Amino acid sequence: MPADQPPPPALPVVRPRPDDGQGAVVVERQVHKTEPPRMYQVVLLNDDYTPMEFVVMVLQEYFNRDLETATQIMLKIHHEGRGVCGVYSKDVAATKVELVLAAARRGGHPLQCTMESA
Ligand code: TYC
Repeated sequence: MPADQPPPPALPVVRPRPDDGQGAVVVERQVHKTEPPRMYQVVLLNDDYTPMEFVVMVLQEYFNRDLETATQIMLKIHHEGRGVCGVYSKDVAATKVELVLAAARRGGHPLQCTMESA
């Protein structure tokens, strides 16, 4: 190259990518963030016949409450008409409602238990 000539412009270096044999590369932009699962509260209702001890046992057995907390929740239901036992995913809440109702029927108690969107 003669000394009085400007150097040629630098060209970008483009190397072909090796073919990985897996076919086309798909590039996706995530538009929607995944929502957290909706949660459901399991609610016990008061009645005049179910023994307090049975409700406390239910809260301990099915909602993993210690004796003191179970007693507080039971008394809240007794005085206010209803109370939240716990908050769970839909399937877990539905299962707990069924287990509580089955235990109440076995014991001959009219205890009512429902779930609602939290
Ligand atoms: N009210 C009941 C009683 O006096 C006790 C009770 C508490 C019943 C909570 C249901 O979800 C309940 N024996």
